Amino acid sequence: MFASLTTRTFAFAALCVAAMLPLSAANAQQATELQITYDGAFQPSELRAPAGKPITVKVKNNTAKAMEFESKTLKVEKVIPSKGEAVVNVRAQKAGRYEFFDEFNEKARGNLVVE
Ligand SMILES: [Cu+2]
Repeated sequence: MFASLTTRTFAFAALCVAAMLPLSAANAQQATELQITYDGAFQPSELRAPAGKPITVKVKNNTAKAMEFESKTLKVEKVIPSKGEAVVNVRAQKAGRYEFFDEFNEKARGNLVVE
């Protein structure tokens, strides 16, 4: 009973958020969505995204160890558990080449090319 009440409350709250979204989302920029997998190296090791738009990078860690997706120039870092997946949000960037790496294995490196 508690569970169903919680579910309904949540559904109602979600509905309210959804109803409010179009107003704010109309002005918000659509993020560029990228995907990358990690198996000790990044695949692909080079990502591309347009300048001036937020970027979301979905990182899938296929290894048996946790990794940390990090970029000093993009100002992001996120620990991703073994066999786990996470979305890393990157602010809109100017054109350039931004390096990222696995902080737990710094030999594993890649680049995000913003153009
Ligand atoms: Cu770090």
